[in-house]
Parts: sequence; C-alpha cells; structure tokens
Amino acid sequence: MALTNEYLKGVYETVALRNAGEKEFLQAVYEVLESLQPIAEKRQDFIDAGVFERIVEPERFIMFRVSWVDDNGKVQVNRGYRVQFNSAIGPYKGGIRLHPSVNASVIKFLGFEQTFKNSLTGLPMGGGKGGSDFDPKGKSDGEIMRFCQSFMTELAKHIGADTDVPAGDIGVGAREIGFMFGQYKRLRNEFTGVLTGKSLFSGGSLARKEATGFGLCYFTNEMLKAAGDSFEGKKVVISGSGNVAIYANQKATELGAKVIAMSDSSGYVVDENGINLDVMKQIKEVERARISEYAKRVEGATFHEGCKGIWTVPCDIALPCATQNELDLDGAKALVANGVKYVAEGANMPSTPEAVACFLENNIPFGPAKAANAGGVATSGLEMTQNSMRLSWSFEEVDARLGDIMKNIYKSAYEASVACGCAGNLVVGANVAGFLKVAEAMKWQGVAY
Ligand code: NDP
Ligand code: 2IT
Repeated sequence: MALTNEYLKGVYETVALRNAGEKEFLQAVYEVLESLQPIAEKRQDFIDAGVFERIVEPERFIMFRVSWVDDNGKVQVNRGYRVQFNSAIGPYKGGIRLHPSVNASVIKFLGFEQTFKNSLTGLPMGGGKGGSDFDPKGKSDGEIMRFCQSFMTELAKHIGADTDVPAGDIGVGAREIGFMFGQYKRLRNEFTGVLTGKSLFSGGSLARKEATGFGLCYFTNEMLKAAGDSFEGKKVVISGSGNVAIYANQKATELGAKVIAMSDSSGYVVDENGINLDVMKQIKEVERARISEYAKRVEGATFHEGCKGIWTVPCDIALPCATQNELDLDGAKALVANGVKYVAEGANMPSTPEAVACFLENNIPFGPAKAANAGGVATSGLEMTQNSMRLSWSFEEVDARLGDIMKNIYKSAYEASVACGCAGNLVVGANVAGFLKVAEAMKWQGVAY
C-alpha cells in the first residue's frame, strides 16, 4: 500500500517537516495514515474537525534533565521524557522505557502507537509514553533507585491517577516501578494508582506481569482459529527474553506449542527440545545475565552471536518480542522461505515496513503490535479499575477478562479490515478500529487540543 490520498499526504508532509529526522515516529505515522485512507475518503466530518492534523501532534511533550549520583560518587546526567499524546478517551496511559537508544523519536512513536492500542482495548485510556536514555545494564540496585527517584521527582509534576498513569516497558519492571511509586508517594503524600505494574503488596494486579505475553498468545490463538488451526504441535520462535517474551513462551507452551529459540541483544539460543523456561527465568529474571548462559546450562542447546539470525531458525509461528525494527526484510524472507505460517508482534513496531509487506504479499496472517500486544496495557487498565474500587481480583478473574479483551480486539480489527475492503489485513483493521473511537471523541469534544 502507498500513501496516495492527497489530503493525508499533506498531513504527512507537515509531520515530516515538524519532526525532521525522527525516523521511528515518521515510520509509525506513515503506516497509520496509509491505513486511514478509506476513512479520509468517507469522513469529511473528521476532515472538517481537523482530526487527522491533530491526532499526529502530541498534546504535550515534556523533556527534562535527570541528575543522579553513581556508586563512585560521580554525578551522572541523563535525559528524561514524557509524551502525553492524546487524552480524548481517557487519562494518558503508557509505559516508561529505560534504554540507551531512547530519544524523542522513539518516545513519540511509542506514544502515538499507544493511542490507537489503548483505544482497541475498549477501556478508557488515552495515549502516553515516557523514558530515558539511562542504561540499567550493569547498574547496582542503589544506582537504579537513585535514578528512578530523580526521574520521578520531575515526572511527578505531570502525572496523576486521573491525569497520566505510567507503567513498565523495556528496562522497567516491578523493581523500577517500586522505586518510582515510593518517590511519588513521598512527594505527594498520596497513595493512589498513579502507576501500574505495581507490587501485589501495593495495589498491583495479579496477572499484570504475565499479561502482554499471555495476551499475545490469546490474540495469536484467534488468528489460528480463524484459519482452522491451533498452537498444538507448532514450533515457535520468540525474539527477546524479557517480560513479554518469557510469558509469551509460557502461554504458547501451555497451549501445546514448542518454543525452540529466544534471544537478547547479544545473540540467540536454539533448543530443539523446547526452551526450559525455569532455566530461562533464573538467568533473565533473577540473575539478569546474558542469554549465552542458557546454552552453558542446558544440554543440546546452542548459542549464536548476533540477534537478527534468530529469524533463520525454521518455525511455524514467529513472535518478535524484543524491540522496534528488529525484523527486517531479510528476516521476513528467511521466515517465509522456511515456511512460517503466522507472525504476531509482541514488541512495538518490531517489523520494518518492508517486512510487513513481505508477510502480507505472501498471505501470512500477520498480527500487528497495536492489536497483538495490547494485553499488557489492557491489564494495566484492569489494575486501575481495581485501584479505584479498592479491591483485588483473583488471577483467574483478571486472566479471563484479558482473554475476552484480546478476542474482542481481534474481532474489531478483523471487522474493520472487512469494512475497508481488505478482509484479513489486520494492520489496516487495527489502525482503523483504534482510530475511529479516538476520532469520534475528538470531534465530539470540539477543538480542545
Ligand atoms: P524487557 O526489558 O523485559 O526485555 C527486552 C528484551 O528485548 C530483552 O531481551 C532485550 O535484550 C531485548 N532488546 C531490547 N532492546 C534491544 C535491542 N535494541 N536490540 C536487541 N534486543 C533488544 O522489555 P519488555 O519485554 O517489557 O518489552 C519488549 C517489547 O515489548 C518492547 O518493544 C516493548 O515496548 C513491548 N511491550 C511491552 C509491554 C509490557 O507490558 N512490558 C507491553 C506491550 C509491548 P537485552 O537484555 O540484551 O537488552
Ligand atoms: O507498550 C505498552 O503497551 C506497554 N509498555 C504497557 C503500557 C502500560 O501502561 O501498561
């Protein structure tokens, strides 16, 4: 597909000028505008309300200095960000990423995507994202705590349970959320649901930790069912070995598949017997060590340097769960040549536009990130509900709600693809279904923002 609609081309050109050189953000906007062409042709009311021009411009973008003192007594300076992209359907909601690659482009692409993803969940959450170029690797717990406290000291001025509710993302799990929550509470003297992904001792939700990976498998299961198929006996390759990848592995295995490869930024491991998840969890969640350790501990497993090679491992289902643009055209071609049958994205924008085109041209059912990985933020939404009610649901209750939400997301995306005349193209379907609710809310609220 190409962007041929003159009106939307104009919208894109303004975005490209305003955000010159912001590769990831422009990539995400271009894909959404491509998908929205059938809508722009039919909905003059959205054009009259300036919805397309407004939805690509963040409501607010905050950038701040984060100074902290390392274990050697040296002052370190990082850059912090929060983008409050769209609040048409609810308070801003989205994770915080701590990784050296974080910059304005990455934060804006993530916040933009989050707006549509959160809409798809059916819950009242707007889109936001934050982070810093701080690298948690190799830092002591004390250093992580001092960084998180300094980061929150500024962020606290901009967030709140009814304003903006951050959560985890790359480099941010329960440990970091705990340090940030503690600092927010101290600054405000308020115990509120200002963050999600909290500890179960402080208002966290059961199943939040598992939710993105489990949700990805529930969504993939809908794709499989639509093709009269199931996870049973399938070989699965999952990139990454963080929060999303680990729980995608757990659920795919529970559903009868065998996960034969996982990766981190240094390389990938192959274990044809099926990855031993207890060993992987010990290495990644407890020791925070490199994935090559797995091959040292498990007989028959092999380690291969370089993370992109993982796509050359023959499989039926590929679940990219590491980071943006990790699966390029070469990777897609290798997967297709080796007979991949389904691809669904656990990470945000892991496939390059050329890779997505390759899957679609080869009629491989493809689950785009906004839809397929929405289970994490959906369960964050359920955590917010529990906090508001001052109640906690059981694991089974949260998991059942998550399952229903993922089924509904598949249904909305599929039905929107049919309505747009491209049945089964879930990229178009997810973008359109996510957009419509936000666009109607923006139109209804008048030119506010
Ligand atoms: P984690 O920090 O737990 O794990 C990230 C994993 O990806 C690690 O294995 C990491 O390897 C790898 N990785 C990160 N950056 C790179 C890179 N530049 N190149 C190669 N590998 C890389 O993060 P999550 O599992 O939480 O997040 C993974 C993806 O899922 C992200 O795209 C995130 O935005 C998305 N996501 C997360 C959700 C959540 O609830 N956590 C919800 C929805 C989407 P290494 O350790 O070597 O860096
Ligand atoms: O990309 C994402 O959806 C997340 N990192 C989860 C966000 C959240 O608010 O739970």
